[in-house]
Amino acid sequence: MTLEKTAGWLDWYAGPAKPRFQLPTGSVDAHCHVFGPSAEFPFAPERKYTPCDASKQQLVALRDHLGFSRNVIVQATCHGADNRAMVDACLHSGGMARGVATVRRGVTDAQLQDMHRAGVRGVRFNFVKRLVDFTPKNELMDIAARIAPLGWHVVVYFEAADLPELWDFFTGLPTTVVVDHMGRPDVSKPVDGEEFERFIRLMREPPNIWSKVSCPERLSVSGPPALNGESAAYRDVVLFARRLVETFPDRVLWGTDWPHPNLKDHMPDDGLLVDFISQIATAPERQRQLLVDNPMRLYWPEEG
Ligand code: 0GY
Repeated sequence: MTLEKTAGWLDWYAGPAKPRFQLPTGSVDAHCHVFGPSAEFPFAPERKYTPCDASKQQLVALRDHLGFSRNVIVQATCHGADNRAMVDACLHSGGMARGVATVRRGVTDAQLQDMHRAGVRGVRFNFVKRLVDFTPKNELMDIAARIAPLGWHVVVYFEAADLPELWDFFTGLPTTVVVDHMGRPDVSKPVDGEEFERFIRLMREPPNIWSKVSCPERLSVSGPPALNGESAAYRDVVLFARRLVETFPDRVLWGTDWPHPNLKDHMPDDGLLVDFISQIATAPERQRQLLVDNPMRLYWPEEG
């Protein structure tokens, strides 16, 4: 059965450009998803959107086309806490993919161990209200305590306006904490304004907080590359991402976010997204930290 996609849903971009920016050898796409295929891995009944399919084979084809070596596959909310599609993609990656799962409090130690063997190294706590139902913080803290002994970390996704309310929870987590998409700043505000300064403070205080400097296409108000060239692509996001890369060079990650859930106006060409990296990490040393050293330390420490 083919499911009806959410109205206005944009499918991912088939035939992306070959990036002009040459990724450092061994680069990791540290934030991407798989969707289904729904005939094999049905979407969760509690999901807030129904996407198109985006399979593990299609993800690997994109990885190779763009010049990445590895992927970190983050559980998408359309699959709820049913991690089978993500785990299956990790298991078939020949060790070249790690996963970040969504689990509920009832998860058993045996299930966690199985996921660890498959390549899962973290759990995701999502606070974006349009994507998930509310989960009490004490439940999330219990989960964090369960996964900490495995050496896993917590990935958090939230809107910038909600940071004050989430601050104590984040700083109280017992693991490394990785923030998705820079904590979703409003990039029409100044990069040194109150809102982003708060995020910088969050990262400055405890040394266990990391950030993905990803998703310019999601955060930008100024928008995508002009048709005649990408030099001004997502220019309003550049200063935010560059500030994090320069200030916390050993705690930043980058990912494509393929297949780009919930984009209604514009679907990015992943090749041009890769070209964007050279604007936010301008020196080769920073590029290597962002794309190789940092993700390898977090997801493949045994190879360090
Ligand atoms: C992202 C962003 C989004 C969605 C999800 O799991 C998800 O459904 O992460 C979003 O809609 O902002 O990171 O892919």
